[in-house]
Amino acid sequence: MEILSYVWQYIVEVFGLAIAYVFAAIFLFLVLRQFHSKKITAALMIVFIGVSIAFYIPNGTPNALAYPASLRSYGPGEKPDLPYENVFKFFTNFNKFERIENIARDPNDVPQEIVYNEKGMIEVHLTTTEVIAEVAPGVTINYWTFDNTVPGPFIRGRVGDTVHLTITNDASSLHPHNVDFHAVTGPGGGAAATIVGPGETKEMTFKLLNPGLFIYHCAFGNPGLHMTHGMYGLILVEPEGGLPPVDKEFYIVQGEFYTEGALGRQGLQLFDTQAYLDGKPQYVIFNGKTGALMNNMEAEVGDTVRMFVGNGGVNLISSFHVIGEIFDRVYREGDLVTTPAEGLQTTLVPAGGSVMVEFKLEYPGNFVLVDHALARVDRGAWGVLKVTGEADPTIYNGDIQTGGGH
Ligand SMILES: [Cu+2]
Repeated sequence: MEILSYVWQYIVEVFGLAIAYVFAAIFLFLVLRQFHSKKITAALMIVFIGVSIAFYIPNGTPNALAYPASLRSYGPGEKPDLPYENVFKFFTNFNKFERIENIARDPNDVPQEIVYNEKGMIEVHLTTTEVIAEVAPGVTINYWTFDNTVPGPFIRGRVGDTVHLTITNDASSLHPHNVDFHAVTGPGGGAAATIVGPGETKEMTFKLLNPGLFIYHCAFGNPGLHMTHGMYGLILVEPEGGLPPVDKEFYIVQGEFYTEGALGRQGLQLFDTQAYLDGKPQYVIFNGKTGALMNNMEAEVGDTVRMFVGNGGVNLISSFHVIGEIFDRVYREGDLVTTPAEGLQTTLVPAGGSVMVEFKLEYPGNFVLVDHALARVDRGAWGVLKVTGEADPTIYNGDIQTGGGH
C-alpha cells in the first residue's frame, strides 16, 4: 500500500531515532547512577541530552521536513507549504484521488492547425485536477495538472486572434487553481479572472497581442508551489503569416519535482518545501516523469524538426541540447520576431520561459535530448529522438557502439 510505505518511512526516520535516544538516555542514567552521585549523574545526563539534540535535529529528522511549522517566506502571497488542513484532507481522501496510468504528455501532441469557432475565436477548455501518478517507476506523487497530463495541452494561435477560455476545477480537487498565460496582456495574465474553487467553472476572453512561444501556468496561492506540482504548458502565438512549414513538431517541457524521499525512494512521496526553497529537486524531467520521451519521438533523415521547448521550473534554468545535432535555428527565449540565431549547440530555457529550435536531420540514429547540466540527466532530464533512414558515410563513418553518446 502506498500510504503504508510513506508512514513506514516516517516511523523509521523520525520516530525510530527519537525512540533510540530516549532508551539510550534511560540506559545511560541507570549506568551512571551506579557510580556517581545524583548531581553528577544529572550533569552528565544534561550533556548527553544536549549532544543528542544537536545531532538529532540536523541528522535524525529528514533533511527537509515537508511541513516545517517554523517556515518563513517573504513572497507576496501564501507560503510555499501546504496547510495542515489540506495535508489531513489529502490523507483522508487518499483513495478518492484519480490514479493516472501515464501522466506524461505525448511530445507529438501538437495541433497542426488553428481551429476557430463560429465567432472566429479559439476555444480553449482547461480542466484542473489533482491526481496520483508515477514520477519514476514505483515512485508516486500527487500531481496537480491541466487536463491530467504534464505539461498541459499545447495551445496554438496567431497574433491578433482572440481566445475564449473555459477553465473548470474538477470537483475532486482540494485547492483552488487559475491560469496565467504569459501571452496575455492584463492583470495576472488571466490569473485574476480565472480563479476556480473545486467544482467551479469560469470563462474569459483575451487577445493575443504579441507573437512568441509562451508558458502558461497556475498562479494561485503560492504560484511556485502549484507549478512544481505540474501545472504548466505552452501557448504558441504564431507571427503574421504563420511559421514556415516543417516535417515534425514536438512539444517538450522541463520541470522539477521536490520529493521528501531521496532520488528513487519507492512509494508515495510527499512534497518537500525545504528542498523547494533550496532549489534542490530530486527529479528533473521532461514531460512530467522520467522516461517520458523514450519511445515516442521519431523522424526520418531529410526531415526538418521543430521543437517547442518550455521550462516550468520552478528553480532551474535548462541548458537544452540534442546530442549529435546542431540547432540550425534557435528562436531564443521563444522570440518569433527577431531573426533566429544559427548553428548553436546548447541553448538556455529560462524558468517560466521557452525556446523554439529547428534542425534538419542529416544522419540516422538515436539523438538524445538533455539538459546539459548533466547531473540532471541522472535525475531524469533526457529523451530520445529516433531518426531512421539512409546513412551518409561522408557525414559520419565509424563503428557505432552504444554508450558513446557523450
Ligand atoms: Cu493551481
